[in-house]
Amino acid sequence: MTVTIDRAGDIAFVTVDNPPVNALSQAIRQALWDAAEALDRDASIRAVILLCAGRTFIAGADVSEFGKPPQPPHLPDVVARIEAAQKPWIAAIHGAALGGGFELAMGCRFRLALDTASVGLPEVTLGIIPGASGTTRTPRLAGVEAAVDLVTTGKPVKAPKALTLGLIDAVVTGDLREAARAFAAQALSLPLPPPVSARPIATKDSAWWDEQRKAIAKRAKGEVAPLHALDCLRAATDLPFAEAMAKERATFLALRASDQAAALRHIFFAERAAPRPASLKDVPPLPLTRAAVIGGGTMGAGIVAALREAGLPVTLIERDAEALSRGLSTLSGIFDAAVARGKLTPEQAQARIAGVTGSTDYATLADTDLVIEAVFEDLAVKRAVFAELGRHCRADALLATNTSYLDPRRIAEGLPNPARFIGLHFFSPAHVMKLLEIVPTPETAPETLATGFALARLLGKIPVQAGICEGFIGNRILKRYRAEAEALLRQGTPIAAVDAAMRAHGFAMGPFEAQDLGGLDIAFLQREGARAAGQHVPETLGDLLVRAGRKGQKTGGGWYDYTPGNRSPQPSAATAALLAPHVTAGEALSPEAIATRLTGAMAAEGRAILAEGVALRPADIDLVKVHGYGYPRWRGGPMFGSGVR
Ligand code: T1G
Repeated sequence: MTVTIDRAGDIAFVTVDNPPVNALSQAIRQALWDAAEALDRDASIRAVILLCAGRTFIAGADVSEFGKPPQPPHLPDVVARIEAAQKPWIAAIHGAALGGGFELAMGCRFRLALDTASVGLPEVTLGIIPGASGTTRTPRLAGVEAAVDLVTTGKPVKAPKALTLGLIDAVVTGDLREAARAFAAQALSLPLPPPVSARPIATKDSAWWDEQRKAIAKRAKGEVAPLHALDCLRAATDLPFAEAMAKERATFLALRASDQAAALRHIFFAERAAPRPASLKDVPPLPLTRAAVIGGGTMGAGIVAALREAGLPVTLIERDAEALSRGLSTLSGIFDAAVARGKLTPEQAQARIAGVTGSTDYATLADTDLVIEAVFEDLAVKRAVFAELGRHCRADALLATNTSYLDPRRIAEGLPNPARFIGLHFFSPAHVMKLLEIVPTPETAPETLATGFALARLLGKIPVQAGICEGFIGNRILKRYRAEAEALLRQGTPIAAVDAAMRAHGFAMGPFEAQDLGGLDIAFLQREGARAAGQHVPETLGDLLVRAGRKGQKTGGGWYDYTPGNRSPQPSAATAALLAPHVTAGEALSPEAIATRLTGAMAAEGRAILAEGVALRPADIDLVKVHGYGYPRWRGGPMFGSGVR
């Protein structure tokens, strides 16, 4: 970790070097303060350029310091010191200037950035707000409306847009150091602009702020930081700079110590640890240059889209020409939807499709590195696929099953070189959902496992290793969650009360409306399959509904009734009649008690999963629930929420 000063004529270069992302640790803050003092005393210097070594400009305060008392010099003071420097400082940005990094840049008199760089204030994603003038300087650079968007969403903007907004003064290409030196020379030949804190800021009327508050509250779904950020932005327009800074600091310190911030930091670090497990540090993954997917249904097409997004050429195999045509059409639909949303240009969508080869002949897989099976959830069908793959693929080709519920060991029986076999459980839609459960069998080689994690990194997924049990980690906890929700029904809690309680807890929807959306028959078929295989699977209330033809929205009714063309759930007299014999009147539970009961059941199943070694650590279970099942991120997941670390 260093902050070095070098000089070229009357320009000084202050370079921060604190791998991996130049986070603003206490030592860096102190060194920057000292550099400002030293360069103010150096009469030969007329301007100072702030640069960073490594892959990025300063990515923010050091999040690992957040659990400890803040140490001076505090960042807002360092930013103010640089702003008050006798010589103008110029921030030269590459990579990403985020959080405190961009706040430091706003303390500089000028900011310039490489065209590939981005700037942002992501603090609300950590349950806090900018704590070093993000809510007071940003509106003075970009205006109040842009500042509200940047600060309350936490979304970064690329350099060209930052220039348009006024967040930076120039976009440069090529050698950043040289471009910054030339910019400084030119800036020194002109009158300097005022320090950012002295620049004017517009005010907005109360109606505008009320409108913003309503929109942000709807989007935040229980997270409080965005609303506090809005309050501080409003204070910045109504109060003198120093008073607004005091409000921002007090709010930042209070949120920094909050449960939501602790939970979001927990997920932040868990997400970054997941793709690189220490146990695989010295295990080289196999090369992945060509992939294939077997099955072009919803899952298979989604997986093809994810592989194409990562730039891999893909062969899509289907059982016959008609199924293949349907699969390719599903895939085109995915890319067309991305174009319609502005995520892809038509040319990019064309290139995605051009990288897909459709075939019904397994012999075309002779030189494929990775094959992912995503056919019907039936053991015989899957085993027939792997028999073909065993015959046609290279012995070292990685063969993966996307099964959700079947035992991967059963699927791989008889497969030549089972060391190259693994479970890769994607979540639908596979090109959107980040979670990937990686399920090795006892015969899976370490290199195969390492390749599974390398694939997750390539696809930008959050990988979690799971042991073999019914439903692995996520679906096993889902089954327990649903069973506990049905137990509440049996004890007299209304269906709508359970769903409302879980929505209030931060879920996008409750367990019953979610089943109606996905279809009750999916889990019903799993239970029937297990029963047919001789397992004792008690009847559930969901079974009653499916046997009565109530499979959810797709049949016009499940737990709720639905009128044609209207997806909003209506209490159902038919369901009440079906369940009546199984319901005993009980005490009405509060929404908090319902949520505690259901999240407690998830945590209990998580503890059993840990005890059995199906999950390697509590944080992995939290990642599964947050990224696969809509568990509110700002609660940290069922294990964090229950105190299991
Ligand atoms: N503090 C400490 N460590 C950090 C860090 C941070 N801010 N950001 C990343 N790391 C670590 C991360 O844990 C991982 O460690 C390694 O760097 C690479 O990260 C006052 C108070 C910058 C876009 O929220 O968005 O400033 O696992 O895998 O994919 O108002 O990291 O290697 O040991 O993510 O190339 C605001 C968070 C802080 C930025 C790079 N800043 N970081 O992505 O690498 S609050 C943020 C990111 C703040 C001020 C407030 C990304 C990245 P390890 P990575 P990447």
